[in-house]
Amino acid sequence: METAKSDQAYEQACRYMPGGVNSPVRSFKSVGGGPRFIQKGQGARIIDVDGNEYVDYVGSWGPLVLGHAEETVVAAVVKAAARGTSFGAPTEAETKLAGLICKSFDGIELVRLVNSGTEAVASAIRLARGFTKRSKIVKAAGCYHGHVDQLLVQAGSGVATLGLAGSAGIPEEMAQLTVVVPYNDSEAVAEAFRRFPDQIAAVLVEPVAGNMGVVPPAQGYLKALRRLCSDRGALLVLDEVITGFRLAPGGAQQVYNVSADLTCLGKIIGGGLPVGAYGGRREIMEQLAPLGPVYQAGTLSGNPLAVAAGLATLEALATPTNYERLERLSAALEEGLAEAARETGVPVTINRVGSMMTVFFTDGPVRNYDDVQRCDAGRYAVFFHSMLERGVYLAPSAFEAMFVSLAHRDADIEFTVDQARKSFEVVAAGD
Ligand code: KE4
Repeated sequence: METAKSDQAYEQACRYMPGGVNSPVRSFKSVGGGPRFIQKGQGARIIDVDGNEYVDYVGSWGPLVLGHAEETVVAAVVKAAARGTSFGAPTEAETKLAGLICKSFDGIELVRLVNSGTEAVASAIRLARGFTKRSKIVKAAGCYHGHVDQLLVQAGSGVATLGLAGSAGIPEEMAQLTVVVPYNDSEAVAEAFRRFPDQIAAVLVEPVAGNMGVVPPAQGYLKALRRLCSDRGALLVLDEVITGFRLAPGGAQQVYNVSADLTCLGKIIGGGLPVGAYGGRREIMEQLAPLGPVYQAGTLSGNPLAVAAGLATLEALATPTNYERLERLSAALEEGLAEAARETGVPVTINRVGSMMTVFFTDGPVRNYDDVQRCDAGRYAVFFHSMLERGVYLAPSAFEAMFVSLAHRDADIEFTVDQARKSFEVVAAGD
């Protein structure tokens, strides 16, 4: 596969940007080689600067549930841009998007729009501390909630991808405000409440982990966290930046029938443009300025272009048949990949929830971050490059998800499974 133009673009990018990228997980550091520079996307496909075409399962890390350059989204952004890109004043479109979010999540009576998932989580934590007047936050190892200072401890996504324990630049005093527990272990959370009585402001988890690879919640896990938080006066904060509107209109909370005190959203609600959001019941959200003492602000929060892309995405996604279609395509992909691995004798565990899944190179279950770290990231790297060479674009990290979109067709799934069978053979031959 020709990559001369990407290679040249990467060299140029490295002259001006650390690692040549604006987000670490985009670098191919953990899988080797240099990133492909993308010139365009259309539907389920992206095309790089050398003209190579790929079936895309990154989907900009989750936002593009409709696929690339979906015509109603593009038209909405163009129309909004023609009326002005930003006013720093309220617009009715923001009210429409906020209303759609509130109608979709039972636990959200009021919502604040921000510019990223990181900003949503950082703001939700501040609000939880302001509301409870407590300081500690419980997080799960392997979960990633954006580059929020005190949450970059045993985090997933790029932190795990690069093999970092956390991040430099975070004062010890701040890290001590975070209590890290294993994912899927509610007893460890109960123990945290025993160790720190009346000090825990919030328990924060991804309701379906997507940043250590996909790890579903164990039976009863989320309801146990709900009970613990209610009993101990802490807030349950569910980070649905990936799962919100992906798994269902009401996200993982609808799927698992649990209600958060605060919900963080992002990705899909911006349709590929910068939007994050956090919301909850009125008594909590009314602690936010300008009504209350918890401050949070943003020049471009609720930006007309991003809101237009988000609204067009959510409106196009809203029909129930879309979720049925995502489920059918994703189940076919999971079964095809599993069959291909079995045929080639390569032990894999595939974790899937809806249209997000991960192929782990291991022969055991993957239930938490310890299990993930026992998986063979080297084999993933071989698989990744073989799939890339064959025109299938996966996350350049063993600690991420594959995302299926409504733009994927049955033929794309069949093509992907065929390339996977050959790539599993490459993995097996490499041993
Ligand atoms: P952003 O600030 O990147 O918009 O959102 C942070 C975030 C918060 N919560 C969850 C559950 C997330 O998955 C994310 C961001 N996800 C990563 C990849 N899984 C974004 C990719 C990147 O860092 O470039």
